[in-house]
Amino acid sequence: MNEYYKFTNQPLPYAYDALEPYVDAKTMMLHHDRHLQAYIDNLNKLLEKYPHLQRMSLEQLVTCAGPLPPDDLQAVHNNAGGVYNHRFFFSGLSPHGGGYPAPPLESWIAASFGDFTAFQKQFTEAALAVFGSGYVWLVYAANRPLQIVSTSNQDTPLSQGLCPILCLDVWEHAYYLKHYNLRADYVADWFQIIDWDRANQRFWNCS
Ligand code: MN3
Repeated sequence: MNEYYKFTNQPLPYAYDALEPYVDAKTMMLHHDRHLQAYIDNLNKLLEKYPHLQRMSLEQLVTCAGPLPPDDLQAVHNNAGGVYNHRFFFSGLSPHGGGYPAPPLESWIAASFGDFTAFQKQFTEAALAVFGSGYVWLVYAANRPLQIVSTSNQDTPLSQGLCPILCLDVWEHAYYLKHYNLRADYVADWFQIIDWDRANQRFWNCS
């Protein structure tokens, strides 16, 4: 993944229609080629005038503390977050996904939430409770059970010192064309395409 300025939009690791019928091709195309592209273009444009930020990685930009004028600092967080969150979301999906996690994530989920069904229920409730635009995450923090957290707009769990494992985009653009206002149906469909192998890799990298 290109992690430094000048950022480019990497192709999806699967065809636009590969996640049908759970995510439709038109939504995937607009989401990746328009929404994510806009965050990349805006971030590059913003960084043009700040050479010192051009040497920072995407993860560093997401948590960057400045010094910058407050409006530009917020714009860096919004756009770097938009790139980071979308890349994390898209790369966490697979046409061969769904089902259940393998160990060690399986046992960590069971230990943290009771069992997989309880985890799924709690994650879905968190997704339905996001007011406005945002994301729901499964995250790891050292020496703690796994947690489900929500972030608003393009905030990331990185700024809270949390290490993300799973990410669900619940902005309306992620599902409205297919699911209309039925976010619960979208969340149920998302569970069918979670790449649990990738989630396990991410968990290894966190711990
Ligand atoms: Mn989105």
